[in-house]
Amino acid sequence: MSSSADRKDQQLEGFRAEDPASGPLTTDQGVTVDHTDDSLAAGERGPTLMEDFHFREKLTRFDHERIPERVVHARGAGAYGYFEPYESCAEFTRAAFLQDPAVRTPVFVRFSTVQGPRGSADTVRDVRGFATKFYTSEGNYDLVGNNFPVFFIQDGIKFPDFVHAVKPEPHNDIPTGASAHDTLWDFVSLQPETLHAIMWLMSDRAIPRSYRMMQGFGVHTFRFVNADGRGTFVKFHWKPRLGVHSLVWDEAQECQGRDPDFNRRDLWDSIEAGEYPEWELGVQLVPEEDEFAFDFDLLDATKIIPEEQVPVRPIGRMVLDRNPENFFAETEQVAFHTANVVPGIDFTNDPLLQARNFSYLDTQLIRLGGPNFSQLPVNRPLAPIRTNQRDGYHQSTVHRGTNYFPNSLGGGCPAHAGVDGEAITHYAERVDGAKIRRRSPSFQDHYSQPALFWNSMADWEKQHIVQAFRFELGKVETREIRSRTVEQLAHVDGGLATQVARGIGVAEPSGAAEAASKLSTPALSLESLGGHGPIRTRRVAVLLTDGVDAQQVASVREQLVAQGAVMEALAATDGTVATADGERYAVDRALPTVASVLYDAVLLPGGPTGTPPVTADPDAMRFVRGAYQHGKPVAALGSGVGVLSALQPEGVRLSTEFHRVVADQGVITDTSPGTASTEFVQAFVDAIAAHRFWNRPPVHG
Ligand code: HDE
Repeated sequence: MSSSADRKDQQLEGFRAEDPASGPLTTDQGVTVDHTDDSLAAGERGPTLMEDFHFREKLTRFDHERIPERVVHARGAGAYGYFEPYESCAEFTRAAFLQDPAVRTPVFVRFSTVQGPRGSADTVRDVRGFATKFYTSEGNYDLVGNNFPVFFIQDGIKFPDFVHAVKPEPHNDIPTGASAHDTLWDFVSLQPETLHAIMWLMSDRAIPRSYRMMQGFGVHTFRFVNADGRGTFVKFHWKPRLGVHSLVWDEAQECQGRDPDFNRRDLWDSIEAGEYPEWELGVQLVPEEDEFAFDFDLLDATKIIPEEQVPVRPIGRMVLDRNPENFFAETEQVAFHTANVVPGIDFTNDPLLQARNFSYLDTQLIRLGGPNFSQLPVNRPLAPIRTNQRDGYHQSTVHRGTNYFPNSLGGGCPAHAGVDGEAITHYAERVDGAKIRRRSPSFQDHYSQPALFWNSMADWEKQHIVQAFRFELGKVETREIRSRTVEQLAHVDGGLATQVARGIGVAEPSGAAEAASKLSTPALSLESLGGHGPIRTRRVAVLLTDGVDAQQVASVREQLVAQGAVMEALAATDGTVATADGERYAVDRALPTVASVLYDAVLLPGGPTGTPPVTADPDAMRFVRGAYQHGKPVAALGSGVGVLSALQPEGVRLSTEFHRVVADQGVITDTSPGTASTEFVQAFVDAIAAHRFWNRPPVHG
C-alpha cells in the first residue's frame, strides 16, 4: 500500500499530465497571452480597460463556473468500476449485461446525502443515495437507489411536499443537512406512510461508517423480462463485501467538525490505496402469478419483501477501482435517470417510480442547461447513438445527413429495428381502469412494517433509535408536533412511543397500542449484517510517546497490516519519537490534528521503563476515552495498560490480570512487556472484525 505522500505525488503527476501540452497559457480562442497577473490599465495606477479581452474572458468564465446543484442529493462522491454477473440470468431477463460472466460492464457510481447542499458535512443523519450507471452494450442502464430499502412516500406527487418539509425551513434556511426541525416532523406526524422510512432514518443506517460498508436498494419493484417476453417482479439489493457498519450519533456529530469529508475521503483513499470496494448484487424475484400473495402491495415503495418470504439471490458483483479525474466533469455532471433502462428491465406501476421516470430527465434539462447532457463524457453511452434529435444548447456532435424519418435521401437511416431482435419493447402489461385520483386501499397499512423493523433490531439498535427520536423531536419547537408524532409511534409500538415520550417531555401515549406486528426479520439488523467480517481498510491508531517499545508495535502492526488494516502512528507532535532502543519512530499524524472518531480501533503500546507518559497528554487521553465511549476496540500492551488504568475512575472497565491476555468487551490487555503474543493479536483482530462493543458501561470523563 502506498503512503499518502506517494499518493499525493502520483496525483500531482496527473495534474501535470493534464497541463495542455505544457505550452504557454492561451485564451479560450487559443491566443497566447504574455501573463495573467496584471490587468490591462491606462497607466500603472490608472483604470482597467474594457479592451482587456483576456481579463474579461477570465472573469466571465469564473462567474459562470457553477451550475445549479441537485435539488436533492446535492453532495456526492463518485467512482468508476465494473460489474460482472456470476452466471447467466437468461431465465428471467434478456438484459445483455446479465448474461455472460466473462463480460465486464463498466459502471459509474455516485453516493450522496439527500438534504444538505453541496458543501454540507458527510456524516449527517440522512438517507444515502446509491446510484449506478451501467454502460452496457445495449445502452445505459441506471439503477438509482438508496441505502434504505423503503421510501418516505408512496406517490411521487407528494415528493415536493416531503422535500420541502425536510429541507431547511424556508424563512431562515436552517438547519443544514439535518432533519431535526419542525417542518419535517410536522409532515411526518400528519403523513403516517413516512413512518417506515423514518424508522430507518432514526436507526444507525442513517450514519454509515463508510460508503463501502453500506447496503444499496433499488427500492421499487421493477420487472425483469426474458427473451420469451415473460415478466418477473424484481427488487434489487447491493450488499457490501466488508459488512454493513455504522457510526454512532455522538461520533457522527464530532466527525462533522473533525472531517466534514469523512465518507468521501474514505472512498477516495481506499481506491487510491488499491483497496477496491465491492458489492454483491442480489435480486428478490417474484413470479407474476404471485403479485397478490403478500399482505402488502408490491407497488408500494414503503414496503420491503421480508427475506424469509423471498430470499435474496446473488447474481453478480461490482467493484469500484478508479477515482474520477475531475469532480465537476464527472461526479457533478453525471445525470442519472430511472427511465434509462435496457431491454430485459422494465417498470411496474409503482406510482413513485412512475413519477421518477418524469422527474429525472426534467431535472437534468435545467441542471445541465439543455438537452445534450448525454454527450458529456460521464453520461455518454458506449453503445452507438443514432437518432434524428438535433441542435439545442451545447451541441457538440457535428451531425451530417438527414434528420428526419422516413427519408430516402439518407438511405432510410437510421433504420427501424422492428420489434424482434435487439430493440427494446415495453412490457405489454394489460391496463384497464377509470381515471381517478385515489390511493389504492392496498397501500393503507402504514404501521406493520415499521413495527417489523423495530422488532428486528438488537437491543442496542433499539436504544440508538429511541435516542435518535429524542434528539430529533427534542429540537422540534412546537409541542403539538412532538405529541402528534408520539401518537403515531404508538401505532407502531407502544413501548417505543413511551420511551420517546419520556425523553421529550410530552404525555405518554394513552393506552399504548399493541405492537402493529409481532414479526421480525434478522436481515434488517446491523447486528446480523456487520460483525466478524474482514478487517481490511479498518483504521487503527497507535499512540506513541518517547520510550516506546518499537519491536512491540511492530509485532502487532505486521499482522494487522498483513490482513489489510491501515495503521497510523500518532503522537503529541509530528516528526518522530525516540524508541526504547535509541532509534527514531516516524509519526504519521500529530494528535491535535485528528480524533478517535476518525479511527476504528486504538493500540496503546508500552515501553520497558514503566508507563509511557501518554497519560500526561490530554489529547491522547481524550482519544482513548472517545474510542472507548464509542464502543471501539482498545488494545494495550505492557505499560500501555497503565493508560487504561488511569481512566478507570471515569468508568472504563478493566480487569487487571497480570501477564496474560484479557479480552473483555473489546478491551484487550496484556501487561507482559516485549512483543505481542499471537493470542493478543488474534483477540485484537477479532475485536476489530466485530467493529463495536455496545454493552460497555458509559464513561464520565
Ligand atoms: Fe430521487 N431525485 N426522486 N429518489 N434520487 C433526484 O435527480 C425524485 C427517489 C435518488 O447521484 C433528482 O439528478 C422524485 C427514490 C438518488 O445524481 C430529482 C422522487 C430514490 C439521486 C429526483 C424521487 C431516489 C436522486 C435530483 C419521488 C431511491 C441522486 C437531481 C417520485 C430509490 C442521483 C437529479 C445522483 C436524485 C427526483 C424519489 C434516489 C429531483 C420526483 C424513491 C440516488 O430528479
